Amino acid sequence: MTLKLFIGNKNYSSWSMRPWLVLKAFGIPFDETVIPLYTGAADKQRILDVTSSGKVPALVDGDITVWDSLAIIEYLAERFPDMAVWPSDRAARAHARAIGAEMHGGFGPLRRECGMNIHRPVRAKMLSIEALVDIARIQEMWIDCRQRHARSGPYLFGAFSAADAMYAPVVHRFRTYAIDVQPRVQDYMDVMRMHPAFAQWTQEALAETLTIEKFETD
Ligand SMILES: N[C@@H](CCC(=O)N[C@@H](CS)C(=O)NCC(=O)O)C(=O)O
Repeated sequence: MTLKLFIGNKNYSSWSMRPWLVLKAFGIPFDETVIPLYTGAADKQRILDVTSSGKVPALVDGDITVWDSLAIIEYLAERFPDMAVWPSDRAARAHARAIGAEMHGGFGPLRRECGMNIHRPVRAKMLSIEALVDIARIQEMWIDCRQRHARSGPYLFGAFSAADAMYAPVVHRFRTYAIDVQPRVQDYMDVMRMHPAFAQWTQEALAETLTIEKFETD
């Protein structure tokens, strides 16, 4: 039975982007359903019909429903053990999971102040010290990963993995909010933007016409 992924608007839904990228990047077949966010009770009900969390993303695999971006990625890693969704080396895998968890549970100031909005015209914005600390931490982690794994490929852990998917929305945020990044970070962002799955999501996000006013204020 084909996997079904329920996601929000591609322009805004950073949590949806992450498992979608994993599915696409690893060539796992799936059907996707986009449910527009914050449009009212009917669309909210469509999400609730899939998951009582009331949030996307959610993955349905037969009679198994998994919600939450990171739980879905872990489910995919377990469901497709032959694909290196996480790096196959144990130390690298532990490191990748740690930075994935740090993204999932942290960086509140950056997430609040620089919401993913792919069609936002590129321009800088005044950010809090806390958001700047988040940005410095992410750059430090990316550079550390690239230094360790430069020889095995251009992504955080060499080959594309769930760690890249977890940080993909940050690549959009750094670009649209004109964050002044270090050259090695820019190189990584350029590599990510060339990834076919990342490029496809971006193109489809830009083709969306529905806007969410509260995310268009800055
Ligand atoms: N921790 C969750 C967060 C999911 C989440 O906040 N999703 C947002 C869209 S990106 C949502 O569904 N919002 C709709 C709502 O709250 O009504 C995850 O990682 O999947």
